[in-house]
Amino acid sequence: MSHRIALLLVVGICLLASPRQLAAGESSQASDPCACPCPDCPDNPCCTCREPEKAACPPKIANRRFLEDWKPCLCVPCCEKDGWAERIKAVRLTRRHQVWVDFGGQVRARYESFRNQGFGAPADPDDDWLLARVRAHADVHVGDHVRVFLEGIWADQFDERELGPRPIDIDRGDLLNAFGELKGDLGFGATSLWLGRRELETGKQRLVSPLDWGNTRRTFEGGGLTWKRGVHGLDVWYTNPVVVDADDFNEKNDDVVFWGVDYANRQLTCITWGAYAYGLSRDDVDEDRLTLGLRADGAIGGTRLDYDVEAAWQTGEIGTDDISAWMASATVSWRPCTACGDPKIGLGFDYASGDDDPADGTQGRFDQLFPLGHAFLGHADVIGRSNLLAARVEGSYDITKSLNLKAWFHAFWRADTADAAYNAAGGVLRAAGGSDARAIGTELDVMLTYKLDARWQAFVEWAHVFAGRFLEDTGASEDLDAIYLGLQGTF
Ligand SMILES: [Ca+2]
Ligand SMILES: [Ca+2]
Ligand SMILES: [Ca+2]
Repeated sequence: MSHRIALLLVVGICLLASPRQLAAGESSQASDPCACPCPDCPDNPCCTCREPEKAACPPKIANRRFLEDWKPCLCVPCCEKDGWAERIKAVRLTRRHQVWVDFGGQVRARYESFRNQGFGAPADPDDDWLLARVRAHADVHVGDHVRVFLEGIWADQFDERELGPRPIDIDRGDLLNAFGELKGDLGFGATSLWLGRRELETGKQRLVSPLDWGNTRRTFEGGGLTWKRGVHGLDVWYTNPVVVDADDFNEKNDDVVFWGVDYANRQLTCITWGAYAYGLSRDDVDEDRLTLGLRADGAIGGTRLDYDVEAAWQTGEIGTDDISAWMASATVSWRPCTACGDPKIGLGFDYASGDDDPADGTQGRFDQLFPLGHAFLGHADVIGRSNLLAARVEGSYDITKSLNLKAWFHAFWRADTADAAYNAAGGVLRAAGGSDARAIGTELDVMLTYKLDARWQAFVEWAHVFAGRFLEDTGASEDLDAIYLGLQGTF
């Protein structure tokens, strides 16, 4: 039950601690802490540097909320903050800003309706359900060097899924992030050490992602180090993945170790590139897998073209087999006119090796690790990054300032006909044998997103998968449809 108590604490603090209450001990603000001009400005050491700091407030909302830097907002008088959602940020707990806290959260609901989930297999009925979740966090800073970040989640499913909830659907109260951090600049760059439960994310989330599409998200437990100096950034971690338990406290899986060293070079113009080594060990299948990769993205100078490329090679051992597998991915997109609806047309390509012979002592199938598969391989979430050759055309257009239309057309083939087709969760979609066909299918996704304001957005999407020859040869092969309706508010 200790997790429930911890979660209640997080949520309770978020709900109860208004800026007014937290500042109540400060007599000059007791009457109205938000009176304009800010009454404590003469004593406020930040006043002299207010303008530049104001420019950095508020920061952009991040996928991993602990990356947001709200410190510049300490210097913005609360009377200038836009409503309660900004007043729960950078809340001073002591007069001289030694101790301060941010609160934040997210509410999200998504209706999902599937037809022919298993391509029409009798055991896989048409079905629909509603996913809902609430996240709440508190980010406590003590001086510039100590920090504690706590984030809780409640995620549930209604009008249940007839085949039972997926592992990413339900988590009725748990901690997504709960870590302590020591940070400082020892003369060679901003360095931080963290210990606890923390979400991981690298690059474009092809291999390491908090999986925001999943209702429960994904997190890890362990420790790590981050370092930043100029354009250089380094992220190092040694963790165990946390396994979602719908009704009990999530525990880390001690049989799986995931470590990483990820370097990113963020130039201001044209190019961001990175290099990484990730290690994955699984006791249950006697596996030690090392993934070495390179990635780059940016704009092609003098053109209206953007690019994004990544390639990775895997080596190691699984059981008695040696591992030798690889992936490559590339996207080029063209933005002809930013002033006229910012249309964008892109071409994408993905390759992930398969195993050409189960008995040759070498495992050639690429393991997609902990990805955000939803972003690259179709929004019906049928396909994963193993034994795959995929191509796509994508387009985006801002119909109005608030309304965006996106569409994707994907084609999926097996990279190797001796290996299975794999699903978004990394499991077998359809086993090998019975067909030499490569074509798994094609998919059309069309999505409309509407921004209600800076915090709220809604979307509606239809995804249709046309079953290909490999599915026709090996079993059920009706076309699959998915419809999503989503609403999300982030604070
Ligand atoms: Ca249902
Ligand atoms: Ca749980
Ligand atoms: Ca093999």
